[in-house]
Amino acid sequence: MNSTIEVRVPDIGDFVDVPVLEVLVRQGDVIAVDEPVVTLESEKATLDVPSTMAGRVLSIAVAPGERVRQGSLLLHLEPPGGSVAERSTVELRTAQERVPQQISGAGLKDLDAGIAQHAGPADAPNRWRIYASPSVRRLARELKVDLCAAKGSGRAGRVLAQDVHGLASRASELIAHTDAPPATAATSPSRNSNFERFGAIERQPLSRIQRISGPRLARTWSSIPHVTNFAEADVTELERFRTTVNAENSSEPKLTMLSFLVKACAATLKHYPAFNASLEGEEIVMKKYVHIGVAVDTNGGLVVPVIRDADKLGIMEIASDLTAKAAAARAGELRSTDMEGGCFTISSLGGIGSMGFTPIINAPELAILGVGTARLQPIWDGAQFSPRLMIPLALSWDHRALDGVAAARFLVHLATLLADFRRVLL
Ligand code: CAO
Repeated sequence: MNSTIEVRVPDIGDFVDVPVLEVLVRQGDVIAVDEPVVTLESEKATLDVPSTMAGRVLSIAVAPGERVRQGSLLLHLEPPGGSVAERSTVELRTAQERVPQQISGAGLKDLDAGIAQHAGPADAPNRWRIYASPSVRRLARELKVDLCAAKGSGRAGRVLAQDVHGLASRASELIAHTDAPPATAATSPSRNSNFERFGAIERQPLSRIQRISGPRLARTWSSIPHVTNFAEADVTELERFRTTVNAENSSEPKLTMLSFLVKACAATLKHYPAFNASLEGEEIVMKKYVHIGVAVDTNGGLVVPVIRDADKLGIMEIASDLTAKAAAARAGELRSTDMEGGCFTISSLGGIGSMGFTPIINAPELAILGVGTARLQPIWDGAQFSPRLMIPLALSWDHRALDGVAAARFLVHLATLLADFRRVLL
């Protein structure tokens, strides 16, 4: 008898003990290397975990609701060209019998942190048995269609994209999407508002990003004492330098104001490390690395890719990383690892047009910088008014760990660097 191949969870970054949202393969499926086999969902994002091996699926070791981490067993495969029919039959039956137990959390194997605390959605066993490709499952999630309600028109009852679209168009028949974060009073206003009384309305579902980030933002906003300090920085010389370099060097990447802001913030965080930290219980966790998140607006909502080690990167490297990550964000191709580990976030509305705003801290970070639109202003230089390009800055910070004096110093330092970028080298 040939030996079976074990497929385990590869290195998936900070996803530790996160629940399986969906199993994307069935017994008997022939899968290739890199084909997604399960979807995990953390508070921040969903992640399709690819198979590290190819072969025919003999048994599935996880079920929706079960928590996994790097190294957790996912599947047993029959090697390509191999034949382990006898074992396959036994494992197939065993796995099928085990599913209800796994969903209820009883008799699960120890996964370090152990037994799943989170029971899967009520219909998880059925959803698990549904025959649909990862893209169709993703489509169903986006359209909030419950796959259980779908009648597969494909071969062997496979649910196709057209089946999902058909269900979505019959909105009244839809069964509520079951993997949305639990509603709370803070995140789910009453549905009985009866706006129809005042005129025509149309109800639109929240996007997946909004459903995930909304409750998180509400929690952050209501649990962290936010204060926002405002300042302006003179970026006249910096803008002159930026446009000169861009004119000289037409090849990509374009130097953006945001790239300079990332670098200047990284230098300021090094200077004031209290801002490069997180609060955990009664401890402040000081970070020795400087990873900076940048808010990017996408069709589905706001995402925050992270520029790693921004303090060590040159401006060109930051510009090129930013361009690539903003493009990936808009194409919906960011990996979860692109969005984790941030120490501080920058949210710029400057290119769109904004005087100022009070950004919400991206917890567990301690502060976030909001950037408005730079405008030419008459600034008194002691002898006369001169036209200077001034950029508005807003720093929101966590008053449990920081204070107003620290925030004012942080902004003064940042503004000084932006006014004379040579100081970043000091
Ligand atoms: N003031 C004036 N002009 C600015 C500026 C500023 N602060 N920042 C950028 N601009 C100008 C640039 O000069 C550029 O013009 P040119 O093409 O003539 O050079 C143009 O705006 C576009 O700038 P950019 O390519 O550098 O892009 P950006 O930095 O403005 O934005 C990104 C990049 C990804 C941050 C942006 O596309 C985005 O998604 N912003 C939204 C962020 C957001 O949603 N924040 C959340 C707010 S709270 O919900």
